[in-house]
Amino acid sequence: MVEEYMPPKVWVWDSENGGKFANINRPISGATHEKVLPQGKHALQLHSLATPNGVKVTIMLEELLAAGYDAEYDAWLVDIGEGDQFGSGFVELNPNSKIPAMLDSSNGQRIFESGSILLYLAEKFGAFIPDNRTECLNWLFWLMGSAPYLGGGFGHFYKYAPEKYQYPIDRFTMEAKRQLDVLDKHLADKRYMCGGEYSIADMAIWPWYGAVVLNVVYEAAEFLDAASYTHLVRWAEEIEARPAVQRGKMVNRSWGPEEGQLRERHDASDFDLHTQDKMGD
Ligand SMILES: N[C@@H](CCC(=O)N[C@@H](CS)C(=O)NCC(=O)O)C(=O)O
Repeated sequence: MVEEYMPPKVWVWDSENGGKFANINRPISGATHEKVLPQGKHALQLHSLATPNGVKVTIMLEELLAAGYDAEYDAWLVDIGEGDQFGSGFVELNPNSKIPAMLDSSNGQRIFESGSILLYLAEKFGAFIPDNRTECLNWLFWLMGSAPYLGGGFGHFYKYAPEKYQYPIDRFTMEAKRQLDVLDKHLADKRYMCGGEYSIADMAIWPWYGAVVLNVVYEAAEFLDAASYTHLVRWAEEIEARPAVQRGKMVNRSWGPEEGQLRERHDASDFDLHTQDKMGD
């Protein structure tokens, strides 16, 4: 029996009690230190990390390049475990201190929130947004509203919380499975989220729900009976096989096999020349 918790009249921050992310989670916003962001040679300057939210954007950039658009970009690594997101330059780019954030130095526009970055790029290049734009935005916004239940809710309590508590795991598993079922039913008669055309909706949803059913995040595929969502698994595998997706997953990645880590990307040749296994010490 867990001892009952009675909330105090006014909540007081206990910095020791934040679980796995205690060192980066704070109840206040803003910069903790001065740090100017680096600036590369391309118009698009991405500051990110290869988490599901970060990978959405690097997949889009690599897809744009693969499709022949002039979307060359510099991708700088933001080490959120070290608090880089609280540097003054990063906070100027994103006052919410979360990756991904981007600067389009061709017009000085800052862009934060992964969904906003996907839409900005789709509009800038006129690509990966189908004729039925509203249906595409339905699913893009669906993802932005739903993924926090999967990641911050289910993933946090199933994988990261310091102890396994049944109540939040049951609650968020119910919601995660409901969301998987929404996607599975939708994909039963469609190749991609918006029909026959691959779009920013697929690029947004895949790094979360594709990764869960392919057992890449949370090691929860069996627990969630992911194999039973057959249409979703078929869609996830098809997207996984795209070369641009394979490249997008490597950018700003700082963990896992060294040949899969391209911590910074400034040129297409970096995938051959500058993965971590080739960087030496
Ligand atoms: N809604 C935001 C979420 C971004 C987000 O949660 N980023 C995480 C990594 S996946 C982060 O930067 N966390 C650092 C922190 O919380 O301090 C988006 O989609 O861009």
